Amino acid sequence: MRRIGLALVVLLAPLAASAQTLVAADLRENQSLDGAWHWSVDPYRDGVAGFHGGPPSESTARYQDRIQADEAAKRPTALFEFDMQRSAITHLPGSWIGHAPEMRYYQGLVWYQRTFDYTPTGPGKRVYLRFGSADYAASVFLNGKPVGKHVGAFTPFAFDVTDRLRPGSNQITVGVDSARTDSDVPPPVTDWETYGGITRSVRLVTVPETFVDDAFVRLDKDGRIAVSAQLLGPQAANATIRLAIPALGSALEGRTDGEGKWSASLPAPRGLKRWSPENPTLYDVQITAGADHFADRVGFRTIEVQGDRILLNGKSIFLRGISMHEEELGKDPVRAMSPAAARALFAEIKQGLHGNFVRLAHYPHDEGTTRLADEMGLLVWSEVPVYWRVAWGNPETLATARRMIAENIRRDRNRAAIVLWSVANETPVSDARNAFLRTLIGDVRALDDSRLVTAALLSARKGKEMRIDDPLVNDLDVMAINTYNGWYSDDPLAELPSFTWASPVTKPLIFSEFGADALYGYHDGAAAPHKFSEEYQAEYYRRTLEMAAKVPFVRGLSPWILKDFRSPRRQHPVYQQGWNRKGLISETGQRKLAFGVLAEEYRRRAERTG
Ligand code: GCB
Repeated sequence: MRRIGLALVVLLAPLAASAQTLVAADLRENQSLDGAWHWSVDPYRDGVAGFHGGPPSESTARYQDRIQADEAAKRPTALFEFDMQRSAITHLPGSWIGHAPEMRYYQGLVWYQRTFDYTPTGPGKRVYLRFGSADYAASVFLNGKPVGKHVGAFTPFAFDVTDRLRPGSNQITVGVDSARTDSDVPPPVTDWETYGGITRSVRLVTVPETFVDDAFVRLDKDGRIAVSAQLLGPQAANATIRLAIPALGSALEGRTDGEGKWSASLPAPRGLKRWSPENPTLYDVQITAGADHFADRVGFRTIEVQGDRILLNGKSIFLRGISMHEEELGKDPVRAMSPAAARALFAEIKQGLHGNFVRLAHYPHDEGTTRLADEMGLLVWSEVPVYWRVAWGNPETLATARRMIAENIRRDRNRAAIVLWSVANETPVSDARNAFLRTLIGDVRALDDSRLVTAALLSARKGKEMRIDDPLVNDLDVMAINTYNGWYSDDPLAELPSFTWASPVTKPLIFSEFGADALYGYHDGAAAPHKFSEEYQAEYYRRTLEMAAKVPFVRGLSPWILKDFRSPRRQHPVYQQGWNRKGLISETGQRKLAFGVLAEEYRRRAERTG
């Protein structure tokens, strides 16, 4: 029997706690565990298997209780083949693509480990280990013991580790496996890079024994400020709980029910300044219960649909948007989106393009990014990676998607910027798919009735007649269509404006994608420029925008896409080289000609609507 130094054997170990929501955890007292971590590749998944590759045995399981450093000090004969403490070091958060050149196309299991000092904060506190995200499945161990697992790359998870921490040095080990199967969400093939690793911040978050785990504060449909909160802990039931918005002089007191829940509302004070892209006013909101003081910054606005219009604070609005992947500028992105990197990209949308809207494709982005949208005044479309061909008939796949939606909505439903929850992208119609997506739509409405529900759909075509014949339109508030005539079809660009659109229902439509690849710097002076040239992309934008302007129920646009992004399926040796080139800016931020075309269109639209 071989001895290995990782805290191993996930399968045999009972898991400590299920993940908590910990809303606004980024604003709570915390100790950052970002920075230097050891890492080791484990291509045969030895760390979770028995010696001969089979399931882990009883005797293997016993090794999980040991702590590598202690063990080695006690017994000089101890053998550790995965000697994490002498493994290479990297900086987290970030994908392993950036750890070493040989990791460029690695998909599988990687182990991470670091030690940290912990000073107990006294009795009556609980400490959570919280990950902003890990792509795709993570198994977490503290001081050699399993504390929990999480599946799904883009939402946060937290485990109560109060009883596992010890004063002084502690060791944390995480196995992250990026390999996905057909029953995962998303499935293995997408049109973006899989950034395996711990791609968002890791923190120890301290809360009182009884604390506000979840709080949703918003302006409801009747113009009242509504709050729903969930306390967790021994004193959660029948507890006194208070909401205060000091700048508005608003306060409310009540009691939680037997399950620690509280819902209440109060009239919005006259002085309330509504949040909008032009005036993104945010208020400090406090919820106090026992020893806990929960704080968040919240904007108040309404969003609704009337006929085929979208109303923000009761006024019709056109969404001048663009789509965006979570990938920072630069030749070698590792996904980790710093606030500065997000700010630079948002500034291109707001100031550069005169936009007011961003589609954060195709999965939940960092919570810092949606906070920034609140602060900078950008309306947001937020989505889950139910993308292309999902295993519609598989109940486990549905359970994964439902959990992702719930985690995303709980994390972000205090963000006024978010106006649309999207449940899917480009999913071919079938009975199983319709049933799957209807379940998700029901979940969204149950978790948040203050926003609009959408999904990016495919259209049908007869000649130049475009039809929206997806039965899901009946279930959505806002229809959305991805359309690529003139790029994935041979239609001459000059003909695009004569395409017509028909809708089976009276609802607003967003063109959630349209776009064309262009390599920055490739110019084609021909009268009919070639695909991949900046001129072709610019002309494609001119003609598609002309078409969109003729469709009266089009109430928003989020063309594809702000920045060139990595995609392993895009291998044209000259123009793409592993990048999807539909960006209006290159991967390093240079603006292509089409950028100016869209900016001019949005400038004119903004001027018209004031
Ligand atoms: C789409 C997908 C998007 C792709 C894009 C493209 O329809 O939704 O993920 O990247 O087209 O470039 O083909």
